[in-house]
Amino acid sequence: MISRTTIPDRCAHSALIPLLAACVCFPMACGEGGAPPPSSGSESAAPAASTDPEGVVVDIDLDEYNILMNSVMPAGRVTLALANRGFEEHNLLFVVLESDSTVWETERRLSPGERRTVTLDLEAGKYRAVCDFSGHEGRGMLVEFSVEEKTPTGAGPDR
Ligand SMILES: [Cu+2]
Repeated sequence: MISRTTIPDRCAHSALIPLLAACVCFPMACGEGGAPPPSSGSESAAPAASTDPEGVVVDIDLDEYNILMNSVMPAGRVTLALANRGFEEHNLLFVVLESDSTVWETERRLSPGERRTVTLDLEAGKYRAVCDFSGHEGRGMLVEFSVEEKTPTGAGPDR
């Protein structure tokens, strides 16, 4: 008897499906360098429409449960562009780390989706930004940042 040599079936590779499903979508909108003038929206009294050439705009986003902001901001006059991107109300306090004293806080909570612009003066030092509404601080709405003196302008290589 002649035994037939059996040719094994071509082993089909089980489908190699690359996992392309991970669409990495960064929530940060890159490319928007300058903030649009916050003239629209429901603002309370904003009488500071005078000369403010050195106003630095600092974006601070609030959601559940994070405070998204730069870890360094310049000393002096800054304009905080607050935005509640969450679905709960949030507030914000700046606390000096060393003295544990609150130097600024929102006058009222921000509603979901609300934007608000606040101008204030900050001295150099270490601070903590906190949302202390409804236990949010314990859930993560707590971030430390530092305020640093601005380097003098005139970054040109030559005079
Ligand atoms: Cu909060």
